[in-house]
Amino acid sequence: MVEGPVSEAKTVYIAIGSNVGEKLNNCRKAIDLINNSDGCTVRGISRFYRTEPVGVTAQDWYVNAVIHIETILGPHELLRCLLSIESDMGRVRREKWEARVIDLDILLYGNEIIRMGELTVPHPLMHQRRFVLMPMVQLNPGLIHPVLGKSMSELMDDLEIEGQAVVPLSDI
Ligand code: A4P
Ligand code: MG
Repeated sequence: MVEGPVSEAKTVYIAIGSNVGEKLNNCRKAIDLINNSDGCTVRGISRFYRTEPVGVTAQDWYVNAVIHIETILGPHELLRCLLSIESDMGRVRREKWEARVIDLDILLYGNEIIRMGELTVPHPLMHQRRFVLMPMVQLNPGLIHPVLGKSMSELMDDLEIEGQAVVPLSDI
């Protein structure tokens, strides 16, 4: 699909996660690489959290954060940019949800609802994940989920916390 740059900068939220190697450094490096990418400017970074693996067992804990960027890239261009940063950082995809050096997921792209081929935005699991909602609430508690019509704080309040420990790194 051919897609040029969008005319107006969009606000985009991106989830950052790592559970292999120097996890915090991996997250920081990915954020730098995003900020250095053409058409992307990082505007905000949440705290970093140490988080219990969700949906998988027998994996090491993750470091997770959320950033907010401004970008003139269209959603597919942005996805390609993030996938290339993941592969430059040494991520090799073998199976779904395996341990990873870096995982970069688009959570929200402006207010847009995108269900096109390889890309689903809002990220279909974001509202079920404490490791996403906690940093989202920190960055923008009143932000409304474009599909569910609830704010990030409301989504967080709706969540069961069973099995989803999320601890700010500086509190350890
Ligand atoms: N894709 C579709 N929509 C998106 C989107 N909004 N953002 C496609 C990014 N990518 C999107 O992803 C597979 C494909 O999804 C991409 O190539 C893209 O075309 P992947 O990163 O290769 O596969 P994955 O990460 O193994 O699967 P997925 O579905 O992205 O898993 P998640 O959602 O990333 O979950 N527990 C804790 N505590 N912290 C974590 O970060 N992460 C996971 C993985 C499980 N448990 C976790 C964490
Ligand atoms: Mg992913």
